[in-house]
Amino acid sequence: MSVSLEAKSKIGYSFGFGVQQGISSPKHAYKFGGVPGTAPHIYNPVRSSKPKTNFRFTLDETSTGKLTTRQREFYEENGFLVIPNLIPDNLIDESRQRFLDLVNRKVDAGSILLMKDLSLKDKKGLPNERIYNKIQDFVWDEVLSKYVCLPELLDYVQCFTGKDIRAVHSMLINKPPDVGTKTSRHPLHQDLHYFPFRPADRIVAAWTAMEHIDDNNGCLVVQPGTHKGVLEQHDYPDWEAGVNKMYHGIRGAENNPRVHLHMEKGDTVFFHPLIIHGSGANVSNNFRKAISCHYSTSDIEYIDVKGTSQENIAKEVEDIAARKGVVMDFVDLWEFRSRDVRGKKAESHL
Ligand SMILES: O=C(O)CCC(=O)C(=O)O
Ligand SMILES: [Fe+2]
Repeated sequence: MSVSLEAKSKIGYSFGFGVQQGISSPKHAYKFGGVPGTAPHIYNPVRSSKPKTNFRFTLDETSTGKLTTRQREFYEENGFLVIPNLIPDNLIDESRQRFLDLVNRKVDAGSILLMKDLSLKDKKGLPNERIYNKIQDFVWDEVLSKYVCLPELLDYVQCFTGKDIRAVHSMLINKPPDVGTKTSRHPLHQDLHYFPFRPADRIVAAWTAMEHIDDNNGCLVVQPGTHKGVLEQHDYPDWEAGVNKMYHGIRGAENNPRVHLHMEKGDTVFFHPLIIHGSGANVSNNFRKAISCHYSTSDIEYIDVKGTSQENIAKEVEDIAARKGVVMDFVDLWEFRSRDVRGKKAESHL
């Protein structure tokens, strides 16, 4: 895994909303390589003179013995942390095969949502791997739930959520080779926009590269420190060739400094739901796959998003569900797709 922070990357110009080639985001003062949080002597942009003792985004009780103080400091300052080589190859290979079996209808998808890529709308005769850019909500799938429930993953997750863990949102993202329209980009956004529950600091995403991922095939891009901000207004970007369903973004966010996460198969990044992130176009000839799950504490509280910036996504999600015959409100839809995977509520399910 390596990290590159650039004023304008290969994908930089095509990232965000209406940004012209050549206009770049602010240049960072430092250049660095190495693995954030795991090699602090190399990747150390934020080292404070005194070690921190009052942590907000990681928990003392459940971090002890798992995260080093430096890793905790890194997450507190930046809102993300990469753990290299966390997920075994065989689990990733099995997940890849399951994705193919699901989209090729070799196995019944049940309540798993299969999402089509916008650029291929109305095209006929393509392989299904080319048509589906994402599947989501597989917390109960017998194969894909092995990732969601993996003890080695949950040992990290609990540093952020606490010991009672709920899997709230699972996705396998199959970013297709871009057809030249840049619709394979994912606009800059905060995941909290999609979630009607709090507290935000007890929610974390785990996102695992299923192969080598860099600027060429559309790596994840994060804006360090933005997790300390507020939830911003999200809307559809006005991209020329359109944007995939529910891919809302924050206008103007492309002006913040960003880090491009180059990852190897099995590397996993944990990130806060307020960190601004997205991904660039996949200009390679291959699919770019990543598997991810968002977790929260099992003790979340739902909020009413009416009258807030989240009202637009709530309505869209409810409409999509209704079209599939599921008439439920935004909160119930989240409750329905969640699974307690560790701690008191998970045990009471057994
Ligand atoms: O995989 C991507 O391209 C973006 C994924 C993302 O935004 C997420 O996992 O929250
Ligand atoms: Fe996201």
